[in-house]
Amino acid sequence: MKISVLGLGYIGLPTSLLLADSGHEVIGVDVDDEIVNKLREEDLPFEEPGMRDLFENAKENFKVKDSVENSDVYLIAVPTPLDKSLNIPDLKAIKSATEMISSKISDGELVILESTVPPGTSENLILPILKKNGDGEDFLLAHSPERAIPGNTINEMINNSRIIGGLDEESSEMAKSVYDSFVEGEIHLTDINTAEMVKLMENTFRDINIALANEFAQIGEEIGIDTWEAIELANEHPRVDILNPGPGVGGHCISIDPWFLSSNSTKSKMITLAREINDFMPNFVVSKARNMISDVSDPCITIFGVAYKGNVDDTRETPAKKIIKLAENEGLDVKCYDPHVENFDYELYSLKESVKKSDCIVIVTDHNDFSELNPEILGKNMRNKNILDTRNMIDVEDWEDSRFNVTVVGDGKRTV
Ligand code: SAJ
Repeated sequence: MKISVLGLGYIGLPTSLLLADSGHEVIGVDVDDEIVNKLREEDLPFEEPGMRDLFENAKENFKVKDSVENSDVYLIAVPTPLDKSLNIPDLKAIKSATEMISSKISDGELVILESTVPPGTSENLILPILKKNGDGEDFLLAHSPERAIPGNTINEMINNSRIIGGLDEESSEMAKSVYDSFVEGEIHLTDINTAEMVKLMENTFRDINIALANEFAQIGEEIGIDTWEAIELANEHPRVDILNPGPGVGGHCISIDPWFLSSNSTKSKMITLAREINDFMPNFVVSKARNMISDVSDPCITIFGVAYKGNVDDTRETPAKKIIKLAENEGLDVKCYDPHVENFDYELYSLKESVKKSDCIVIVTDHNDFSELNPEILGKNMRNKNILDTRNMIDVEDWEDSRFNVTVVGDGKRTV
């Protein structure tokens, strides 16, 4: 089949490559010239395990173009950001991608929407645009939300189960035949509105679970217990699975998708409360860091990790940004270090430079590298030896042996 993929980001690019690798003729389209130019030079715009090998295998069937071509299938994988001033989704990119497709599409051709959208978007926004401009009436339309986790995208795209919600049976079946070419997990068919809802429910469930863990962490500190140990013990129960507390929830999905559900509903309470709890965690982290260095004049802290989560180079919605801004507003000097990230809104330093004359390290991201740091060597360059671990990932005894004052978010036995 000839397949046009609109949007070559974290989902569109690996999906294009998997489709091309399985023999389809894939045309990748993106409005971002930097992405297009990089790919034309066979340079990948972001890191993801296995993507380089996949690219090498797929490149013969994968062409990057400036505009959509007549195809059997049009797959939309453009971003659906949140308008933060209103907390409602911004569907501009979906609209313009659909408009591009509508000038090409004919009867019997299929549009697949992979981007996450509020329930009803496929039927109420996409379908009318296709019908208005398209050459015919009998298009096929399906929503198949991406569910792969950044950091393990390719593996999950192949092995996870997949939800496909078609406008009608023919749409579902044709979309299934597309994914059958590389998906090894089970493929579940449903209607289009249910598919949209399923995706949002999954990410909202995770956000609420993390909010609960973050609330437990704060209560644990109040009553003086180690919440990490308590969560581990609670999770021994066969029907309990509490996630980990941390510095807040980042990334383009979990910190955003719950708003897609709550923004057009009058019934959402828990969803917005969980968002509030998770969004407050950076404030909690900064107040703890502040307490650790309350007697220092001209304090300087070092942020370890600006990616939104461990072992990725993605900084979208990272809690690090809010932590840095809040800390700077409180008069702290802030330096950042991240071994995975190349470009960030704030200057990134080398490991050595980042801790020079610093008064406190704040581990924000759970990169594996941070559990292997050498406290003895790092401490030599610091002005004061403090470390605040928001991810419970360092060996506390090891750091204390090197005369660090250690605090772990959620550990009420080591609180400040
Ligand atoms: N986090 C915690 N505690 C935890 C787990 C995560 O604080 O126990 C934080 C992370 O550090 C990060 C944020 O939550 O800042 C989100 O990370 P994540 O690993 O939970 O999820 P994402 O955003 O990388 O990917 C999610 C996944 N959704 C679910 O697991 C239900 C993925 O499968 C989706 O495809 C992806 O959202 C998406 O694109 O929607």
